[in-house]
Amino acid sequence: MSTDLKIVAARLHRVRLPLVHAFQTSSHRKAFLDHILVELEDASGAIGWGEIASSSDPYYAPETVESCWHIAEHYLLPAVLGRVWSHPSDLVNMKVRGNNFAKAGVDTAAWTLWAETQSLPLATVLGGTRTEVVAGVSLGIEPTIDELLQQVEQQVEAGYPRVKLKITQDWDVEPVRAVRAAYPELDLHVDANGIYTADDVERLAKLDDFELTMIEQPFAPKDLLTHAKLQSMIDTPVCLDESIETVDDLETALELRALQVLNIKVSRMGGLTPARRAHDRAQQAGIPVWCGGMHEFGIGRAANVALSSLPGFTLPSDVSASEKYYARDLIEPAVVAADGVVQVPTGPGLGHRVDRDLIAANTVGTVQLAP
Ligand code: OSB
Ligand code: MG
Repeated sequence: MSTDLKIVAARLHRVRLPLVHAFQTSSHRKAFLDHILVELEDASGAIGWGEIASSSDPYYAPETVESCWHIAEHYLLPAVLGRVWSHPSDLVNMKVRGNNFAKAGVDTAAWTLWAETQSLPLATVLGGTRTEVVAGVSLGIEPTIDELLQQVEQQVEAGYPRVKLKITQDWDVEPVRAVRAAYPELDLHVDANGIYTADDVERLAKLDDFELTMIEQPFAPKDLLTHAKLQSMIDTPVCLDESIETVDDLETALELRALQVLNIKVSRMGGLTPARRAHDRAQQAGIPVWCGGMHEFGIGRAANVALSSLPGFTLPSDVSASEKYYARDLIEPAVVAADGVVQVPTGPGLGHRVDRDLIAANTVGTVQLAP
């Protein structure tokens, strides 16, 4: 089955889509997103798509849309063009340091191309075992608690079984108390995107009263010691997101007991290849994982669904339906959730048709490279 592939052309498309509902985190607010689509073409004419889902500003991770474009155009794509390869992991670029979001788009395109040429679903070639994936939703910081409660109500009514709330210093205990009072049984967790410091440990420990499923990334990415300290003081599991960019980071965090849950993001880890390795290591360590999101367009969203089909993804993933974020997505069918459950596609490759017309209509920049 395994034949060699050769990339004969690569294209980048910078695509802009408006968000249905503006999203506010502890660091920034967004009404539309620009993501970069990576298109790899094999000598047989087969196409693989990937998505670089970087934020436009370097607030979640150090990368930006422009830095990703630069790294992809000048370093990552030249290294894959003309290369003969037999498995996507052959293309992992160890020479380029960091720049994981840019790498993730290229790696995902290689995986979808590979799955396509094998006539197998992306989930299957990754080793996925689930036929459906449970989705959770992530809610931004709202102007008032009433507006937050309205958002929670809308998502719970849509059938999502897990809700995550973004928190920050002046938006934490009170909104959590209000949501918990209204929904005593809801699978609820919070995400601070690293805004707190060691001075806030006592305040965060108060969140232990609300039976949260986890507290995600309370402290700065490199501050593993304070994560370990908080975890030793509370029963609520600490989940790491921004702290874990490599499997080595995970190894260190495990040794320090800095986490009890891991958020695996394809973008942050640098692609499906390292994301799958992190899954395997966490599973071996008995750490449950879930797939985090970056408000992906359909291509990245479909890759997240495929990854979430791996056996260690036992917690709801951020793979909510396309319609929660985009009025019209770039793939057909869009990602849909029925009662909070997304079916893993059974068709080859991405398992969705990529809508080139819609991509072209929303493209704000493009480049083609050939060897
Ligand atoms: O920390 O998970 C995060 C979006 C932008 C930056 C950071 C994060 C997020 C999300 C997105 O929560 C969730 C999703 O894509 O469904
Ligand atoms: Mg997070």
